[in-house]
Amino acid sequence: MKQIKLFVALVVTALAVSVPAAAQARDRDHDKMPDRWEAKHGLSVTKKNARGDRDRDSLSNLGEFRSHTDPRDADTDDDCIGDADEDEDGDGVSNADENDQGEDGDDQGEDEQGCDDDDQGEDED
Ligand SMILES: [Ca+2]
Ligand SMILES: [Ca+2]
Ligand SMILES: [Ca+2]
Ligand SMILES: [Ca+2]
Repeated sequence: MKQIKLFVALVVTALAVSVPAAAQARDRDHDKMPDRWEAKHGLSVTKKNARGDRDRDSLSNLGEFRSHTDPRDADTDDDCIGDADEDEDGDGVSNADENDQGEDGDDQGEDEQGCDDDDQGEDED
């Protein structure tokens, strides 16, 4: 009887130990962006860079993570709408506003992809 109890206790202990905490996303620099995501997008996993903005689309790195966009691509889906202006969850609030940072000093609206912001209104008869 004693042995069975001991055995059960051992099994329970073994199970408890073997459940990996590693299943959780690691975030070594605690900037709220998981290591995997940072590494994938070439961001430092040891430096807090949640407020960085590599692609200068005025959406912070953390904002890009939350919006599921590429922090190195100002227009991840190439639809001529910058990541900051996209509305990922369709609630009428743009990604930039959802993440509400407004840290960016200069906002130069350059169009590197040849996107025309305004419709030229070309007439065709
Ligand atoms: Ca991180
Ligand atoms: Ca980081
Ligand atoms: Ca960005
Ligand atoms: Ca876009």
